[in-house]
Amino acid sequence: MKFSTAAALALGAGAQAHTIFQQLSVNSKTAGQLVALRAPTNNNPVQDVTSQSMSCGQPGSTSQTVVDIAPGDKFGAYWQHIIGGAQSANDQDNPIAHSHKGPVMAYLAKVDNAASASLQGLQWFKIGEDSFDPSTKQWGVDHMISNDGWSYFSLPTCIAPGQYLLRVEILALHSAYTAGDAQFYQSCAQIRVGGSGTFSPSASELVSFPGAYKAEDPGIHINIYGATGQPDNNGQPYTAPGPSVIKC
Ligand SMILES: [Cu+2]
Repeated sequence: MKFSTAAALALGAGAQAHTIFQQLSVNSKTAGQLVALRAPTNNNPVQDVTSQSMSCGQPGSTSQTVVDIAPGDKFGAYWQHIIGGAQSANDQDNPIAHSHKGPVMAYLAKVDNAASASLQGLQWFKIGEDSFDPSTKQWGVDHMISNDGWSYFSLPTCIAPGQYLLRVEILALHSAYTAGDAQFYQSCAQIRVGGSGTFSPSASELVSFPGAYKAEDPGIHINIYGATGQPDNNGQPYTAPGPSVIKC
């Protein structure tokens, strides 16, 4: 097995340095710890893209709350190293290990009742993506770290009223040079969209979890370490897996 020194260091430093999406905010007001969420109870990633846990993470806690949100609202996903925050005092791996470079993505699935909906058979469409900027060499994860654990997106203005599951995902690519070693972290939030949007996703915009991703997708099996050993994708654009973000 051959890989760069930087990759080896990142692998060693990041082996147990995972994360969990554990709070939802709307317009910067948090719903509370694990409120309106389906979140895993441990921070281990999903690595098998065919796993049922690709939908909303490993089975864990489920809230009875559904949070109101309007088209155009800013929402935030709050990530911490373990449930409740840091794993120890001066935890350098909170909210996530700095090695864990990769995109942050947000998807919606329409449901009748977000608090009780089954995760089986849902049809998801992508509403947001913070991927990689070759000019700044910043990944979505870097923005989350600099925002003290928050990933922010806007609910597209055209989203139709009703209840949805909101899936927010970090794809950590520090070990993704080996097929099957990309790390997927996701929880789902239970939301009720108001307003009068009329968006209806087309068939090409809808995907299933599992199903949307393949282990060999170019955005999943990838060496992000460039010629200098830095996680800069060698200065090249990066395309996250899954469908394109919908346009209103
Ligand atoms: Cu990790």
